[in-house]
Amino acid sequence: MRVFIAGMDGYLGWSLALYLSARGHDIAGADLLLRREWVAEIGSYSAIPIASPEERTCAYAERFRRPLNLSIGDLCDFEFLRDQLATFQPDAIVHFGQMPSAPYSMMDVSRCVWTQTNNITSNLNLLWAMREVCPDAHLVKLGTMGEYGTPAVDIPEGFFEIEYRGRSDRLPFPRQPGSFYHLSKVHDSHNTVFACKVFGLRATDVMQGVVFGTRIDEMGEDPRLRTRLDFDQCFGTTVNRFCCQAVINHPLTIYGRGGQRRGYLPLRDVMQCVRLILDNPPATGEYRVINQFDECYSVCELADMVCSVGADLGLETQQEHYDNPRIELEAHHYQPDREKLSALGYRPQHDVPDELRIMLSDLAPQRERIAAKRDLLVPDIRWDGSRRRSSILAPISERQS
Ligand code: NAD
Ligand code: USQ
Repeated sequence: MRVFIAGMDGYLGWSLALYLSARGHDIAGADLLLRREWVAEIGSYSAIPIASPEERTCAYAERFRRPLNLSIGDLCDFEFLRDQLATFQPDAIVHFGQMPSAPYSMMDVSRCVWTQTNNITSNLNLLWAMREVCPDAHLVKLGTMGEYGTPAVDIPEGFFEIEYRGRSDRLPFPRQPGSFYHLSKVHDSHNTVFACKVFGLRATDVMQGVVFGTRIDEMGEDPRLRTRLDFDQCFGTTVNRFCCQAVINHPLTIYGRGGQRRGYLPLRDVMQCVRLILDNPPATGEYRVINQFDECYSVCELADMVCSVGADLGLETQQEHYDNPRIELEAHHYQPDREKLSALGYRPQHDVPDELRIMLSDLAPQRERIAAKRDLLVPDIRWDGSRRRSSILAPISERQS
């Protein structure tokens, strides 16, 4: 299969390029290397050092005996994107190429506007370019479970049956996202469903949970093939941050009560999910929504697992509750469906403790590198617009008394 990966230099994009190449697929991709810039802008770097694009190109060619087809360019530049697709003629396009951080989008007006402009424009460009040069290709668009928010009812996969004033319909399930970043994905979903209807495109909108993990098998032991892993307050996601904190003996930064539940899945399982979605495209004109995660956990449950696996490896990990920089529910119902991937044959392969063990072992040699940036671990980007650094909360039992 010919697969175009938009955002190929990123955490998931680079991993997928290796995973699909190892299975003989023909891969091309584009990236403007922005993730490298954003993380530097926050004053951080990847906990696991990553190779430059030139070094990745050499390592890829050595490993797969063919050149890496990665173009450095802006997905918001319509002509660039259209020419890439016209030349490559993909069977499928996986769109990872957007700004993925909720805190970054909440930092100030310029980052907020930039996030929505970048994300919405890249997706619109892709939809129009597909219409023009590859209308039969399958778009696999990365959305997020966060589009749904945390309603007090169960979450279906995209659509639900509703009866209202004596009539019924199948309608999009309400979206109640929790940041301007998550909102950008909601706008993308609306644009994508509309493009399927009027342009006759086929698309899978993937509502993906929070991803964690340092590696996939296809990276082998070549350090030039490793993907990035961030731990700063913007680009580090919960489990990745907790593992980096654990290896340097920094208390795990639980925001608020820690009862926030989300769907999570390891990087390796993302690869399996995307492969199954690529192997089973929707029909022409169909807009399909798939919820993609393994299990749901609260922040406290994840922190406990990191402490427990850390203890097996000789780490004495503490946890602290910090005042929550975000505006979100800290204890709530969370019951999303995940039936479509199971129907496609998805079986989660990697349980959380196994994955945590690998992560902590991979991160241990990077202790000094992470410790040098320990000031970046406690958040100060707040949803109320201020930049006050979070402080440690008194234990919940004391707060309630
Ligand atoms: P990432 O930042 O590592 O990858 C995104 C890549 O896209 C980066 O390399 C960036 O340089 C590139 N990019 C962004 N805008 C671009 C533009 N205008 N032109 C060219 N390249 C551009 O993020 P990731 O963690 O790999 O996430 C990939 C996708 O999956 C994102 O859309 C994200 O929202 C979504 N997602 C991620 C997670 C997660 O936990 N990592 C969970 C759910 C959804
Ligand atoms: N959290 C902590 N401590 C931390 C970091 C986070 O308690 O140190 C809490 C947050 O308050 C939140 C939860 O953990 O309640 C998840 O936060 P996160 O930063 O891991 O995830 P989120 O901001 O939702 O974003 C990440 C990715 C984003 C993706 C999303 C999937 O950055 O690209 O869309 O996960 S989902 O959460 O399902 O929407």
